[in-house]
Amino acid sequence: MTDIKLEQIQSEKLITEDTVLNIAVSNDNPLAIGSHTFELMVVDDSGNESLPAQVVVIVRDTARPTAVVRAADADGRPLQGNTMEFGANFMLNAKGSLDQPPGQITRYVWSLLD
Ligand SMILES: [Ca+2]
Repeated sequence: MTDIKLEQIQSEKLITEDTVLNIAVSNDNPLAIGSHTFELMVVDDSGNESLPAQVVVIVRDTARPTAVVRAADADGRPLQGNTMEFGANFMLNAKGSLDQPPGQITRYVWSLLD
């Protein structure tokens, strides 16, 4: 087994004499979300080269985002004790919601339960 950092295979072709590449991914340089194609070509002891083989690795974000909702008056000021006058306009604000980077929130689904 050969231990490498992801940066190494991102910058150049690597040649090893063993069958396993153990790739370390750092928080500073993770493999981006999406699909990535790795290619292998092998050479025998007579110098014959194989055709290339490829594997596609898919990086997914499966971490849930966190929803945060706050109530404000019609001017956007937080409602004291979440209490307002009868008939008043008001706002709901989801700005505090977040997802673990590099994920991001793309939709806000609002509903009134009771
Ligand atoms: Ca996420």
